[in-house]
Amino acid sequence: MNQSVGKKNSIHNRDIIFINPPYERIAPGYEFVKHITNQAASLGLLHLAAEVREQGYRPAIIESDIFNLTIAQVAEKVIKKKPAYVGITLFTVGVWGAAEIARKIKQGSPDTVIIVGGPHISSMGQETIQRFKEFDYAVNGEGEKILVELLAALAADTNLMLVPGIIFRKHSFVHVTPGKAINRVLDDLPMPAWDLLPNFPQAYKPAIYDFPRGPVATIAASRGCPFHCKFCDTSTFGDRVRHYSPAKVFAMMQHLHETYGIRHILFVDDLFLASKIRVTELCNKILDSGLKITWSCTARVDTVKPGVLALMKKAGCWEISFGLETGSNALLKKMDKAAEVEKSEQAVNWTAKAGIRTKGLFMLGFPGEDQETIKQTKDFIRRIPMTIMNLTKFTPYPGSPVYRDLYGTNIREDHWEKMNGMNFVWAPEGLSIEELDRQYQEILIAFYNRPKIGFHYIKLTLMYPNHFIRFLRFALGYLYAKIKSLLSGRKGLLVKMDSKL
Ligand code: B12
Ligand code: SF4
Repeated sequence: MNQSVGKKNSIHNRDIIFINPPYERIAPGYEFVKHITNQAASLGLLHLAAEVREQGYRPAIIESDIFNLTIAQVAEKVIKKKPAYVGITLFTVGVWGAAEIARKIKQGSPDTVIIVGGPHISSMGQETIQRFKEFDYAVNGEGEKILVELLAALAADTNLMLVPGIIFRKHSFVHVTPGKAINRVLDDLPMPAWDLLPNFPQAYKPAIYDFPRGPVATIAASRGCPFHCKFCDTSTFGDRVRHYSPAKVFAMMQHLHETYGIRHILFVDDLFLASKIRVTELCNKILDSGLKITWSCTARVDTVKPGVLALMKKAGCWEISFGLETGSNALLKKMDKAAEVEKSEQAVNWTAKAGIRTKGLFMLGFPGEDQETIKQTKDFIRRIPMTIMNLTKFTPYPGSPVYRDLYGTNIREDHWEKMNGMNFVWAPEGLSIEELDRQYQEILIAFYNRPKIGFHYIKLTLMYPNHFIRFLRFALGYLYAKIKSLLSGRKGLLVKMDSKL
């Protein structure tokens, strides 16, 4: 990369286009699932756009998947504008698509500097820059401060080795500059630039039945997690938890409600309940103000207690997502989850008693999974008062401790393009991918195919009819796929499995 390109461009041109690239979100054959999945905007890009705008740049955001934009269409939009910079957010699953976009942009707008960041870069930055020559610079970890420093260094043509936390190629060598520049005080960050999102908030829907009434927006009230669950990639924000003050979180909620009519907030931070003092203060603020808003959050089972749950319910909490993972204590131990099935059960019971819905996040196929652990999971999910279940296919994401354990075994071809939680890219000893796929369906059927769950969803649909159209589209799509699969002689699976994996 010639650093003078960045300089030449940036003298007059302060346009920067941020891209959330398209990626394989849903396994082939299951496209109908899109009607009910989460279509949230990238909060990371909203934060970055707000930050660079404060420095005098002109940011824009392209949300590819939400607007069904293909790689060619995204590139075309960028080439038309010829911005000085493009910033692409990378999840592992999106890397190949992003590289193709970058390649096309380089052909149509050679002076545009392409910068990448996001969870995949935080864990695999060096390898990615080595592998994909289309990316000029990568930002490692939390992006706001580093991106601003990088843009300033490019404009002034100063020594890039002095910018912390970046990765770039020079004379065919990949350079990694030391350090990361984290925002110690989150309150200092500008509010995410929701105003830059096309058709916000209508176009950005979370998963069906994951909220009572829209429109919905997301907030991350904290960053970082001190736990080290083996399947989880925490490389972006690290293990030091930093919080926004309750006053700032409340200000964001109020802004979203008053400016965009937001009626439900999804808190996406890993440990929303890490500080009960802050959550209590936030709940009291909501109650004192009379703000009419509902919200959901994610929590570890060891952070909830009946007292705080009752207050949260009063302040509008509608659903808590717990990473329950499995019904097997032995497997929880192998995951380094620092949790126990009995404690999980107690937390879910307390949550139900407080009148808050529980969403259980589970995974199938972690190393050590066998027929016995699968049976324990099936028993567990039918026993607890959970109303929505999210089952992902275990995926060793780069950045997670288990990726390092497994790399060098049978995931030598690491299938980045398949790492969306919807494909098994690895199977534990004694279980085949076909068997895991069969069990995946069986577990979901074991949970959802019960009268009490059916009634719950009928009630929910009657209370909040906005979900009905989405459900109908999904159901018709499923029916069509099922008939097609039965006609071609398959039982159980809707599509033929890819035998290459
Ligand atoms: C909310 C969320 C979602 C939402 C919204 C996704 C989105 N596009 O943002 C939904 C439900 C759609 C989703 C889906 C998936 N998710 Co998700 N998701 C999260 C979660 C919980 C919070 C993300 C967030 O908003 N963080 C707050 C913002 C501020 O941070 P950020 O987006 O990371 O951005 C910062 C930095 O990364 C960096 N940065 C990001 N992009 C860029 C770009 C440039 C140019 C620069 C300079 C910097 C930069 O700067 C930003 C500001 O500091 C994270 C866990 C976590 N703690 O982050 C997982 C997480 C990101 N998801 C993950 C995964 C695996 C997925 C899925 C692939 C499958 C799944 N299991 O659901 C899909 C595919 C997602 C996709 N490609 O869009 C993994 C990623 C691992 C990896 N290496 O890929 C994470 C880290 C969970 C984990 N701990 O393992 N997800
Ligand atoms: S799964 Fe949750 S608790 Fe475990 S490391 Fe990831 S964010 Fe932290």
